[in-house]
Amino acid sequence: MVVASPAPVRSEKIRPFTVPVIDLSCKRSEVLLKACEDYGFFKVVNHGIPDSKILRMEAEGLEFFARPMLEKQRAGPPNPLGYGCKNIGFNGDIGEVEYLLLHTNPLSIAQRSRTICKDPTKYCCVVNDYIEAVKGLTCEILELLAEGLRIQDKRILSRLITDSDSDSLLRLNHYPCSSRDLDEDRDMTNQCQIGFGEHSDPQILTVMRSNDVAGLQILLADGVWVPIPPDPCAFFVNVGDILQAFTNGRFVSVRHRAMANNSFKSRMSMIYFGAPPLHARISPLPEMITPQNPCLYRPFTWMEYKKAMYSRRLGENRLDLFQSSSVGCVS
Ligand code: GA4
Ligand code: GA4
Repeated sequence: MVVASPAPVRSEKIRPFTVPVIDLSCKRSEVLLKACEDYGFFKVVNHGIPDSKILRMEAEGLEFFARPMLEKQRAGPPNPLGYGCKNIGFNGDIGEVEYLLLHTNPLSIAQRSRTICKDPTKYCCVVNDYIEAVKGLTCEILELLAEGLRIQDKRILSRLITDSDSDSLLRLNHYPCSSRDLDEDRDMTNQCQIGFGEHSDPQILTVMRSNDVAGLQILLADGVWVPIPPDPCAFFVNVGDILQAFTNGRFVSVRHRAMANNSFKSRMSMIYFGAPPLHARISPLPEMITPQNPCLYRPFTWMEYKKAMYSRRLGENRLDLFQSSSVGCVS
């Protein structure tokens, strides 16, 4: 869910925060579990994805956004896939951002690439390579989480993402540097423009890489927004709404936003949203239901959830619609 407020936001209380770091070269699930429970957010280092794959994807992204508007619009309007500028989704949500939203299915990439790049074959290759790499990383994290949670079938979540019908997406967000005087974006009350409004991601897990330009902020449980320093060598991971449902609320989906760019260099993020197939049934995993933690959500499909999300404005988490009315559910 996303809440894009077109109006500038008054800078709220901001305090320093240490991002939980997960070192994938030593697979210890305690830190990972705690990060998912406390924040629904962490960063991954020593992830094993070669720089070359990341840099090639980044170069394709930057090349696309540098084109004249008319050319970029050949890849739009976003329906919701494709090129979009300022309008986020269908509900009039506005942000100071342009983006390219792709389905990760190789056939869909092949079709889209003809509207995106002059060398569609090369483009497909770069994008598919990147997707395969981040998909692998996403599965590794999900399996580590399942192990930590003592889920019997440790591949129960990662299989949803490797399924050939998985509804996963890749999004490139570009926050151009402000052409105005940088101080104009902050007035005396220190207001800032929103790039991509407050929301949580609806999918299972989001894996994001950005260049070295700041902008991302996450909302802590006590209502304080914290800026996340950029780290191009790491991947930032968000727990999505669906993972919150699978873990029966033990993990929380993180609310986050991106501020418009106040730097002299444009910010670009490349975001993989790991999602199940449309008809996959979502319900809290049996291991997550105990007498102390009765079942919070009724079973629903990813398609039902997606529809509920798209009928709302950015920022409204729709999991409340899927709460179980009676305590304890059939699983
Ligand atoms: C937020 C997370 C992902 O970027 C996204 C977004 C989607 C879109 O841009 O099409 C949505 C938004 C996101 C949630 C609410 C709806 C749908 C825009 C919007 C207003 C691709 C996603 O899956 O949900
Ligand atoms: C997701 C499931 C089906 O593919 C679909 C999609 C529909 C569309 O492509 O027109 C929607 C999407 C789906 C949910 C939210 C809205 C509607 C695209 C979209 C942004 C055919 C459906 O029934 O809902």
